Amino acid sequence: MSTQSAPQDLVVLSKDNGIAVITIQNPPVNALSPGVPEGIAKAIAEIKADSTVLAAILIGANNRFIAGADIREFGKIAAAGGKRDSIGLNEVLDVIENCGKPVIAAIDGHALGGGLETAMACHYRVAAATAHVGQPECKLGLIPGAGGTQRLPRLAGLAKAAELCAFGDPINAATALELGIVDRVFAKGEDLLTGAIAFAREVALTQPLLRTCDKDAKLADKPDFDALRAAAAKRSRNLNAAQRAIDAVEAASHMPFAEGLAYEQKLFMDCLYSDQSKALIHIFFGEREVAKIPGIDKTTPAFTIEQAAVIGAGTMGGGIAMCFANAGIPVRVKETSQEALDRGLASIRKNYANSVAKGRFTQEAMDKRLALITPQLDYTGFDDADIIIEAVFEGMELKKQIFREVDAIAKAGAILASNTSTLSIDEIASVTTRPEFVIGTHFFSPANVMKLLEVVRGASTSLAAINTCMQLGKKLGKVSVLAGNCFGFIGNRMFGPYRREAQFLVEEGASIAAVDQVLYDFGMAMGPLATGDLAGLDVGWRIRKEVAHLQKPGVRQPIAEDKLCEMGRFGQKTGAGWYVYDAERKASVDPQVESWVREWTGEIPKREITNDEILDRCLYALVNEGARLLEEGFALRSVDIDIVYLYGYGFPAYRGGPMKYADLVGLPKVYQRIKEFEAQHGELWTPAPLLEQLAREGSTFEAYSKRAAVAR
Ligand code: T1G
Repeated sequence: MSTQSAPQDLVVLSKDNGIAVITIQNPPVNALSPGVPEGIAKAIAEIKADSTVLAAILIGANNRFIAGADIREFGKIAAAGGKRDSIGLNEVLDVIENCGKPVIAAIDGHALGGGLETAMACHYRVAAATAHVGQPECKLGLIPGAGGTQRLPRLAGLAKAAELCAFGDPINAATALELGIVDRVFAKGEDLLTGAIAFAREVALTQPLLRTCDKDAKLADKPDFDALRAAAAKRSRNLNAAQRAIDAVEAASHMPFAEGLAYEQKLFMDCLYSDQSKALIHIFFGEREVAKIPGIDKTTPAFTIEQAAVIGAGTMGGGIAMCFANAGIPVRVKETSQEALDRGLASIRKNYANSVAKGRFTQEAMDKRLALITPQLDYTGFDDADIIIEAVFEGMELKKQIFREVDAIAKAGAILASNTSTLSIDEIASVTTRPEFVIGTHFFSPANVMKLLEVVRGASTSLAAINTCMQLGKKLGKVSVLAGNCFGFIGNRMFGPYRREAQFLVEEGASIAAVDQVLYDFGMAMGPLATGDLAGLDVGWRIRKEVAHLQKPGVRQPIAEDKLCEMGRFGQKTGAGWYVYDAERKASVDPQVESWVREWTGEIPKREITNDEILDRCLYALVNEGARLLEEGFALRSVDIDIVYLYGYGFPAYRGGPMKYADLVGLPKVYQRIKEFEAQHGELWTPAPLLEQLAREGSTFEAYSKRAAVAR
């Protein structure tokens, strides 16, 4: 087999007895980075001109096909007004499709986005049984930009193509075969390249050469595109790209291929310039960046977590225990009374039974998980635990008592973690003999569902303990974000001012429903007042009482929510809070509350409040506090704050998180608006110094974070 390549070649061409093999080697995921499309085009041209070559295979090195266009390039293309310094992918796909000889894509790992589009420009596609294919562009706020919306309908039909492009979920090889996207699947153990070469010989000698763009038969079956748009709008609320992807697929049903391609390209560029795409690409890389901690690298130790123990079987403790059981890690759960233990285990069983009832997993899987959970009333076996997580009532004295007890029991090297949502890890660590092993593992309720894990470092917490918990989060299926040890860490510290403003707005005359609707329409999963009812108004009430002595005299505090708590209206758990709830916990506005609020806050002038003011006061309260967190070093990067808000608080991904949203609005504009609020409402709205500085520089939180990371 002759090969022409140099170590740095991104694309290698080899020939073996009449079959050419084009291998892409662009680790880690064989993205179509600059040089790869050019390399493919060059190899195809050579194959076309070589009369000894019957057919060609296109394959990725390291058992991975192509993960798509290089997402890092999009920012540059958008900034350059659409100009690119590399050959357009559509041109390369046209070269492949018009090679004049069969080109077979041999897919292993993933063929996603431009990867699947490249495969579909080939004349055939074969795949390993474990491969997946898809058009996930909409998850980046984009649509397929290299013929995916025009070739996929020609292989899989219009309805399936619209679904794949609008929802973005990959499918496995078997499904792709069934749909007509791939032509052969090789079982595990069969070598993909060997199989592909044999397949190439077969088709080169026995099959007519058909281009995908000429296959129109499946376009005859037209689905209800409006119904598809409605389904996409329900699944991905406010996501523009999902709708545009359906528009592009629909074009394939009535436009010739070349026109459809041009229409797709226009829609793609519109999406590329959109804030939604900038936000979603920010999140794509952010989800991976938050795992990178200064001072921690591959050489940093991490302790193995094979046995866990949780103290407290309440809502949080039970949910945390489920996280371990779901990850196959045996976990002990200790309570102080049989009644509390039974209640906790009953809740765990009910949660699992719901999942079985919904078909998420089998009864056998439920039984296996339950068998991993050991309920108990004492510390038996805690000396075997690799991690002990305290998840009791949010009171410092009780937590200290528990940490004194476990410090005396736990084995050397065990991690002692608190699930506290606001309290000081340093103060908790101060009662132990091993502060370097004391850390915060702040799960979000319901812990077995919410993906966010705030890992909170104390002043003495070791890098090994941090590394262990960051990795544990991943093992539990969480997105771990490292937070500093300030009151409320990242999420709750910012959530305070956000909910404070929502309450102030109601006390100044906005309706409860209007405040929640504005934030819901912006994209939040729930409005700030409904969120309080969900979490339990008593949680915040208890914390406010715990820290009342820290409140600065004379600074305005919300009034109404404490009054609701004094009436026992804690929200969903008591059937009433800001809203009233029926047996299914469906919320309805309670007109009484509006009149009570007017009565309780009579001295606060009432006025008409615009939706813009509602949105800006709630969101910029988040941003202002986030700027302080960043400046004080309690958050490593602005994207860490964004990821916390996406996975812990239901902030919409297509807005990029509070800090990215502010960057996209423009910090000078945000700063100006905050100055207006400061003039109206006083020191609660003093702009964070970092925000003022960046606004003055015309910079962004993202640029600041990059500069700060370099400076570390
Ligand atoms: N471009 C650039 N970098 C990428 C990348 C991509 N397409 N995919 C992954 N990376 C980086 C990632 O940031 C990480 O970097 C490393 O590779 C490993 O990734 C024209 C417009 C393929 C399922 O959306 O879904 O094609 O953190 O940790 O868990 O129509 O990566 O190590 O520095 O995720 O094994 C469409 C995105 C693009 C696929 C592998 N394609 N990637 O998962 O590794 S738009 C996608 C993934 C497009 C065309 C359109 C996953 C993966 P670092 P990883 P993994």
